[in-house]
Amino acid sequence: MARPDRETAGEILERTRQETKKPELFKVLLLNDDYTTMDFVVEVLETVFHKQPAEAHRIMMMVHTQGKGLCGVYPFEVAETKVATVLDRARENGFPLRATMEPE
Ligand code: TYC
Repeated sequence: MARPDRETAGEILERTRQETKKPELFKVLLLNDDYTTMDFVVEVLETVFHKQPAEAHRIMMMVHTQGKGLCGVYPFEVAETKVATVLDRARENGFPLRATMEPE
């Protein structure tokens, strides 16, 4: 049996060290503005971020009063898709709602 990390004639026969990286996580944040309706933001939080109504309302009020609020934490590609979906929905409905992502 080859021992872990043993090298023979320059070849590594076996590795036991964990080499798969954990996916990097990103926060998705909603940003406040003066024009998007509260109802629309709550709907986005329920449909895009799968929040229950009370939690969606709480996050919306956090954004409204503090300027931004955390919607969820996701792997990079999921976070990117959530941001793009929010921006698409906002544009379709004529609202300037913005979302951003940042490393956790
Ligand atoms: N400030 C908006 C208003 O008074 C409501 C709002 C909340 C807008 C959250 C954007 O991400 C937002 N109608």
